Amino acid sequence: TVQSPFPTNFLFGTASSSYQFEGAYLSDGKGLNNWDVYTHKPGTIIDGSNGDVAVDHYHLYPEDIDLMTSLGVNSYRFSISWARILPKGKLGNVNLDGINFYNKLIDGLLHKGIQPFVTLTHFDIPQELEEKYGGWLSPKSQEEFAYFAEICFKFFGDRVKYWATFNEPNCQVIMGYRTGEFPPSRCSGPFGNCTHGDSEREPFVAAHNIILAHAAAVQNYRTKFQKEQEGSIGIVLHAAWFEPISNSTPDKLAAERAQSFFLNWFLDPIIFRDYPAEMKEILGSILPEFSNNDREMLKNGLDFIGINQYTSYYVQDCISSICEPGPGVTKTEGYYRQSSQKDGMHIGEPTDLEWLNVYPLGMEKMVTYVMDRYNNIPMFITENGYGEEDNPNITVEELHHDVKRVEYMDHYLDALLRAVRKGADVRGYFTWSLLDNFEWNFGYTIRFGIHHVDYTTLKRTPKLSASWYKQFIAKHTINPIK
Ligand code: GCO
Repeated sequence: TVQSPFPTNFLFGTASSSYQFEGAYLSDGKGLNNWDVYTHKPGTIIDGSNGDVAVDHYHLYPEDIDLMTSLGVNSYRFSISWARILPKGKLGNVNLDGINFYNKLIDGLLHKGIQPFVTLTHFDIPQELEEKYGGWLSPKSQEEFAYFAEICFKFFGDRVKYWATFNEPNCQVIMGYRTGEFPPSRCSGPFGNCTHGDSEREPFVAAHNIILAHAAAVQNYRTKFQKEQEGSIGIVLHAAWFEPISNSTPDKLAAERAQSFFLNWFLDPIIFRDYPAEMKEILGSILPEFSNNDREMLKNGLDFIGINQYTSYYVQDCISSICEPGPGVTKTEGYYRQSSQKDGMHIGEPTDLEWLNVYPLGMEKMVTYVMDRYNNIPMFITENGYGEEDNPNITVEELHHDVKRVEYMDHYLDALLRAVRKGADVRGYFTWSLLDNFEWNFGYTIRFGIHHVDYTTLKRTPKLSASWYKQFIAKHTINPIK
């Protein structure tokens, strides 16, 4: 047998999130959250769908645990629905039925030797707080989150050893407060589905509150729980790789800026206690400042970095050259232009999704970039996966026979291995996703699962990628975790 190059106790798993999976949106005392309300507004979701039922993981979780057992994974990343636990936030009661659901899920996983890897919030917040505070725009959101986190540590921390505070807050604030595509859908206009906001400032205010909310939760964990519970805590960010479009110094600097305005925006404050220099220089007073107290709090840092690595883009400098309008070009985005094409050539392979380019080298580069910039803090690949559009031209057989997803996973895992051989301290890999599920604004039109879901019957069927992943995991030694 081949000796696995993956380290001992490496976590292999699949990822999910509460809104995209659970359904049961009114069951057992759950409160409404921002996504429940947002998806019920006409015109927000491409197929007019919502997560009311989703893939009914709330009821079908035992079956889903069986699917995981059959895959041979030793970990499962999922998120907790805040409004299921605290329907009205800090001022209301703890919903014990909600606690009970996660207890059953966690116990069911552990019973099969599957480690829970828990994201505290994956884009969802109780609607009560969304309305009261404009979501993350108010510093009050920090205390609310810290309280929620504390409840979770208290009830689940005896069994949960991996905590991520937030999922992709970088995407969340851009979509929620710049482009208006996610709740609370604020933007400076044009006002189609979004309400009056300030696209230039609000993303930075929301980000600031999220960074401090993370810090508050980590402080709580460190002072009250960690010693006894012996877990670790980190944050998950979307980590697209930005490749300079040419070898020129301005384009290389622009690619650096793109990293700073997207990934380092969150990681620098949490790890180095301040925003990246490029952001401070370009944004000036638009960027909130950390007080001495904040910096004290930020000392708590994190134990691991979770990165969601799917895609890569070319980046062109827009300071020394004039750029056409597009992602990245404005001052508040960092004066670069992001694109998938260079001289008519695509970066890697295109997919059905505009944002998703198949570029495995981006995985290797991203992981080594994070390793170098952040002194090789332990890292998890908290998401990586392949999505395809479900349309009348594709048959169910074709969806099951997902050769492209298999190639994608094969090449990305290979690239990850190259980064590991270069010394990156990567401790786990989670594929997005266990099942086809509710893909935000795209509803059920995009499928990311390694298991197919028939949305009429909710029947789960393993795709080719599920058997491929099973074999891959079996080939790589996994030492059982006690
Ligand atoms: C995330 C992602 C997931 C998506 C997946 C495919 O934020 O973690 O948005 O929730 O479903 O990345 O787009």
